[in-house]
Amino acid sequence: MSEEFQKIINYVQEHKCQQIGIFAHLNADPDAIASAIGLKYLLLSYFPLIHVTLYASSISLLSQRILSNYDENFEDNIVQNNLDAIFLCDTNNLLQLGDISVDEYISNNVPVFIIDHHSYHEFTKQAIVSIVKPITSTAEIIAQIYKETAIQLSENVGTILLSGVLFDTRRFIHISPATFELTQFLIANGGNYDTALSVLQKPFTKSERIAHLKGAKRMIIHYEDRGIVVISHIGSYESSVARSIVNLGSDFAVVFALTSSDELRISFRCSNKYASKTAINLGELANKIATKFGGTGGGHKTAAGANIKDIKYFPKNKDKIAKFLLEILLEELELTKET
Ligand SMILES: [Mn+2]
Repeated sequence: MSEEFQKIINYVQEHKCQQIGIFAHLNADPDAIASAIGLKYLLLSYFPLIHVTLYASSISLLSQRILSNYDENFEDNIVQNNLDAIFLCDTNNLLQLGDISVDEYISNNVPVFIIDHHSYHEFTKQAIVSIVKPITSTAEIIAQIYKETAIQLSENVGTILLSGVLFDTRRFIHISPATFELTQFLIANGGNYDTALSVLQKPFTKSERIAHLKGAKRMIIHYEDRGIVVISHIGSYESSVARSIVNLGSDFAVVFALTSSDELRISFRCSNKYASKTAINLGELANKIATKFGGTGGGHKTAAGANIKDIKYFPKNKDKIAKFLLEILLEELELTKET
């Protein structure tokens, strides 16, 4: 991995890049902000005089809580027009940048680098160098680079990276072969485990609890031969509701929210058992369904999301949307049996 990272360093040096933008995906989660911040200080340790700006079109509530403890800022739009290089961190395509557009940079051939752990996306081919590993968090990829390059970690960066690892592994429910080794490395090099963990302990708010209960009330339960598929809808907290429907006993849960601006946000969650039994990758499935309707989607094997802005093909009524989505989903699930 450090070999690929060395290629990035060489490029930045040879092309004398001065202004660097690091972009995280929309609704940036703790892994996204952690890896972007970790990458920023990696680059600054090689090039102390460059200017690095962090970008995310929106930041999750949990990430906002983490950031409130540190002096790090994410811009939500392009505030400067002179970037010499673009880094995508914890994402592998431009659609996931949300309202931030870097199209102008791309058409001007500004180099793109990708550091990510999501399911493959075509855009990765356009990167000058990409470090994409199918592991549990991008924070682990960044931690590994710190380890291999022996660059000094600060206590803050170590702690933020730990939060990223804890979040994406769901407190070590999902792990990769090196997760514990890299967690140990972060702790041994200044990261504070207690701080990293405590900032993630978020009791459900009253509105979130109500969302869970309403989501449970509106469930459509479908018995497919490979498992129990559930569809529901809610005003917000759709990913958290989908997760809890899987915890309630469904194999696969799809929960959507229709925002006030008529945007459909869909969360997909399934159990590990369902994913390995069916070989369905929810990241690919979400992308496929979203693309059908001109939207964007992606994620991982067991957790993914889709955003559809143009809902003209959908019924008006939310219960009907649920039935419509179930039909589309079942069609797609049927296709996965043939491959
Ligand atoms: Mn991630």
